[in-house]
Amino acid sequence: MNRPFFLPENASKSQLKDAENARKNRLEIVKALSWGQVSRRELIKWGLFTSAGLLAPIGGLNPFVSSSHADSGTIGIPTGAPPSPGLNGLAFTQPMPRFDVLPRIPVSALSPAPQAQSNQTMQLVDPALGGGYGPIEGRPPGPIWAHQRFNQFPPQVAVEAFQGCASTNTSYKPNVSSSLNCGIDPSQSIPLKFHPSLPTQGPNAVWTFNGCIPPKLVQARYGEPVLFRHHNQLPADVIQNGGFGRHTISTHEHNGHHGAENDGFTGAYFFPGQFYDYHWPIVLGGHFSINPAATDPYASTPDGNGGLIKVPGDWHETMSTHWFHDHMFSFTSQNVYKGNAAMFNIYSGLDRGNESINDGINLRLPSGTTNDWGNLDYDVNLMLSDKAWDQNGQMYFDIFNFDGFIGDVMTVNLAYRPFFEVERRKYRFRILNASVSRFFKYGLSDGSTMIQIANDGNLLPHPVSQTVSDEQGIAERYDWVIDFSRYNIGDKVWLVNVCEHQDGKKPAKDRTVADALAGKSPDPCVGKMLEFRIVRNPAKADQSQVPNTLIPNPDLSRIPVTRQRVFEFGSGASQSSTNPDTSFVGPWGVRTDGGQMLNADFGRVSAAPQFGTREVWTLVNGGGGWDHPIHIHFEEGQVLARNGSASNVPAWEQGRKDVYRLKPGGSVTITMQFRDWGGMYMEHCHNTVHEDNAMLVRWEINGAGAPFLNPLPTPIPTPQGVTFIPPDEIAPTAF
Ligand SMILES: [Cu+2]
Repeated sequence: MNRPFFLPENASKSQLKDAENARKNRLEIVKALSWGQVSRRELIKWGLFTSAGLLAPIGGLNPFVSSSHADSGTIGIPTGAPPSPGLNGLAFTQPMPRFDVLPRIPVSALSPAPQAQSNQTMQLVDPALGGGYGPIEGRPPGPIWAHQRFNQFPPQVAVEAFQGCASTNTSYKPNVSSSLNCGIDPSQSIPLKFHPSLPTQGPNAVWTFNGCIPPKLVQARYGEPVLFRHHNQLPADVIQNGGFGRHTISTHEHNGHHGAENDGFTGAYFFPGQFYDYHWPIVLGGHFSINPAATDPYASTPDGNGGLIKVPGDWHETMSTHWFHDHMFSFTSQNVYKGNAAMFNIYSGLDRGNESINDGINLRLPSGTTNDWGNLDYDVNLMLSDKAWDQNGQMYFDIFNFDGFIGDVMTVNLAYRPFFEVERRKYRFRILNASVSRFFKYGLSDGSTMIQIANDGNLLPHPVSQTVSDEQGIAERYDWVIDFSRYNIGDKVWLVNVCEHQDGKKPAKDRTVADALAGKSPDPCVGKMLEFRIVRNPAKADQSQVPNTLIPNPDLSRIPVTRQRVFEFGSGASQSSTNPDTSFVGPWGVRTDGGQMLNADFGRVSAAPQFGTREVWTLVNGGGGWDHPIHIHFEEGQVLARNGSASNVPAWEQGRKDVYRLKPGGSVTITMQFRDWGGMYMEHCHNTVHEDNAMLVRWEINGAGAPFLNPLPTPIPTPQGVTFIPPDEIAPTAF
């Protein structure tokens, strides 16, 4: 496809009018789909979708548009859409806000108190949700969905947030001084705008944590179990969604090493008016089998007073940069795009967020010195995401192209192309790709090196210096150290995206930094993303380091490989299930161990590794025309080979990972252990449009002990309570 996915600014008036009319027509179908008035199956049956999942190229007739609109142009794919308006002259005129840190509160402040099993106290249910009575907590009831080992890991800290409609932030807590936040005064209220000169987003255009921006950050440390209480305050009426987004949510702590009841299972979603208690014990992998007496000082956590508390588990499994986001079945892309995405920094003895403590364990990465742990002064979370908006400047999403959704507006921390003031010293940037379908690849405008220290949640065995990053797929996190001491005060340098898209299938082309800066790409998100302004010398000398050894990989060589499995990710999938509650149809699917290429059904068990074993999984891209960033929940994997060869694995993928870009026509072979926790987990494409349509499989850990049945019953949530059904299907090679 060579046509641009967004029409250029100089498109003819009639082109723009046709495109806008087509967008309006399509919006009617988007609404009907998002409200559940019509199913995708019906749209295919009516010929509105082709078998490939694209909107059929038919003009005029649209069952959702009244006859008065029948002359409003043709529906053509690919039409492109008009460019998002109002951006001229706004690049690098607003400061980039640091993340808004969610307060850590005493567990005793939660009312009602958290409990091991779901709290099934009844309350009135909104008539828009069917009325009657339903439980206050949306977590499925009973022992299987009880927090595993809740008494062994009682929560020590609580974080409470709600999912809500766009509103103004009046309690911004960046947890850094204003001078390290571009001078932003946190006492000033922050309206929900992508730039001060752009329109305020309507309540149902954006749905975020606590209904506001900047995006939220949670900070926690190993050995300190967190209870994250998530309230759903979205509109009870499913129609009140601004045209996209679903008011049911399930919150995935990506890539938490937690029990499945806390993993945000795609079928364990909860409704407006309910909360869900997520118990994040924050333990090292191997907690129950390696270093059980907690004697190894490398397996440790800050004690709050300059010292360490040793914890059980394998210190080689220490994790750092996570994020959490919605995982609602078949609505993840819309909900994450709409604002359901936050970051989560985990601190440890090794990576404690204090650069001055010199105890032989602390890696002393750029962070700060004020607090014992978790200093954010020079440790900066960055969330990259592309957005689009309609002619009124309200956020816009088009679910019709099942190849993926690509926006034309580049945002960093939900701010349109901002600037960020830095001191002449080293900084750590934890960069999350929070897009729906867009990959990034970036470097500094002057060609200077950046040092990659982490990939996904994990510090690398060794840092890697690069002038341009690898492609960073959706949901991947890359942590970098950039040393600004080489610049002079008054200098500017830009973070430049060079990864060009023409559609949501895969990157079309990687430009050079020079070409991206010269504006040679038609993709409006290629070029400068973020401007660094070097503004002063640090008041205190930079004490941070980037050691040559960070975190070596866990040694799995003595653990036998119990099973090998092959998952092929491709298009042209079919649906074997007829269960409308658990299954979905779309072009995308997964073929397990040579079986059929199947659409997602969260009632189908596709793999069931034995608790305590190690397996080797090969993830295969079934086609050359697209890429898939595949995410496997719960366990960190080590990449053994790309396209069958270990020599194809670049240095920055030689640590642990949780998202694996397959590359067009490629394959990735990984190894993982299954331990510590049980229950049902998932594996899926993190191009969330692919995931939703319907490239996702459920796997579960077999034999994790009571109360785990194998296979597990499937939860079926309703506002009046969650029921369970037996699995729809067990793949022949699952057990
Ligand atoms: Cu994909």
